[in-house]
Amino acid sequence: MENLEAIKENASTPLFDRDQVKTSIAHIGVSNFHRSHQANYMHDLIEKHHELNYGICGIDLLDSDRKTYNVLKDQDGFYTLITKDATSLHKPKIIGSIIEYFFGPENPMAVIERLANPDIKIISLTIAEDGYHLNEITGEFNQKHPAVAEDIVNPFNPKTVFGYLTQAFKLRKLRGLLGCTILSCDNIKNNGDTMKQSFLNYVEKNEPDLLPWLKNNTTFPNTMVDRITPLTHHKDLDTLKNDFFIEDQWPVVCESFTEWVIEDNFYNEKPNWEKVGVQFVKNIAPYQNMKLQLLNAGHSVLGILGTLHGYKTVQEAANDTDFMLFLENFMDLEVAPILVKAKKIDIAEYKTTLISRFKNPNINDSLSRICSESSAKIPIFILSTLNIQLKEEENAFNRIAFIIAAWCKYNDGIDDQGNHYNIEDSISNTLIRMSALSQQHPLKFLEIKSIFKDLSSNILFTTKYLKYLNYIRTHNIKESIINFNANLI
Ligand code: CS2
Repeated sequence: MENLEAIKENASTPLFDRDQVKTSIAHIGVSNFHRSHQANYMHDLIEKHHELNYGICGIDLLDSDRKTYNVLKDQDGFYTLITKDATSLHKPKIIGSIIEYFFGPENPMAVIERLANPDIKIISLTIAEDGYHLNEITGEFNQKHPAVAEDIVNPFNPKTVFGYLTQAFKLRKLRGLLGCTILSCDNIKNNGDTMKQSFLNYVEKNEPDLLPWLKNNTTFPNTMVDRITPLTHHKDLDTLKNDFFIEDQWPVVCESFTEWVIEDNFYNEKPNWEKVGVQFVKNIAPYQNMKLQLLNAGHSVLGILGTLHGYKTVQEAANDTDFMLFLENFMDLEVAPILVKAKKIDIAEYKTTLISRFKNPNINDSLSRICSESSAKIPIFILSTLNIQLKEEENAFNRIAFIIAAWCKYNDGIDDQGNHYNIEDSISNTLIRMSALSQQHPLKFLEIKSIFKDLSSNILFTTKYLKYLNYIRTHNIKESIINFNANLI
């Protein structure tokens, strides 16, 4: 990425001088999603509206992020964003909003110092569902998680975001500095409140003297973030090189749809994000629930059912009319009726757009990405709907029971074409074992308490679940879906 001049013809390159941009956002978790979403909003804000105060300092904390670290270091933080619609590939865009980059495993003290620097007004996060170390059903922070336990013993060489933030805020307090806004951008219900609860819980146990200061000097707005961002394929590197003469070691691919809604609860001044399409709202719940329970849940449904059939991408499953009928009925009959309505939201329109997004033939979003860490996702995306159904005695959860039964079978790791696939999940051993045991004792899978709590003793649910599990185990998934759709099961 050394020579932006040379690629000007084939890509849109930043129209601003990066030396003029100050860094006031530290972002932890420089994932593909961060790079297609927040970093792109910041790029537009700097470029189109000359807000030069809001450059990003990217920070990664995990050893597994070494690749991103090396690429961004080599490319001075620049990377290519490739936007793919159903019918067109946009001109590649070189994003220039990541001004600095720090890598925790290499120099944890440098990260702590950067986070403690008063220039940093916002610390934003994409640390994925499992990075919050929560039991999603009880909602409690898991102090016993091995990474958390390690940070408690070894506070100056932290591994988790909680360990890093604690040290950084201790320095801010000690130096008489101001606090800042902590902005979670993950697909977690009440992501800001959840982050707050986890972090304060961690601090209360491990640095109780910091707690009162922290409560007065931080805010945690809730957010809804949305842009489908698949994993980058080697093919994307080749296309860039062959068709656009751009050599980028790790570009980011995404759809053109993008949405960001943020609760207006900032500790200090905030960027004028509304200029680039961000919505600030008082109550995030209707936006967040709609997105998590329709889009993310829809992804998981296609992911689990599609993988069982042998499909590899979201678009393959979404273009199968039997799978899509099942999904649409799930959305219309089981999710939409229990979503809280809000004036500015049109659920039907959201759903229609969503279906065309899922069908985008160019995006190549792999089902393995969708299904990874399902043990953290399913409680947020799908069991949340079931819990409301059960609480409100609506009992429209036939499809949810079917999906959970299919997820049990999914953990056998073999599709209907006889091909094996990996279960990529931090609790894959438990999932695989309980799924195997459920061959003999069908309720076994539901006994994973960290996911299902006491669902295995809910007769209303288990009656349906057992019926579908038995059917799915003795028929292939396509036939099961067809017969389900036809009311034959
Ligand atoms: C996906 C999300 O991880 C998943 O299961 O549903 O990454 C999804 O693509 C994004 O939330 C879209 O905004």
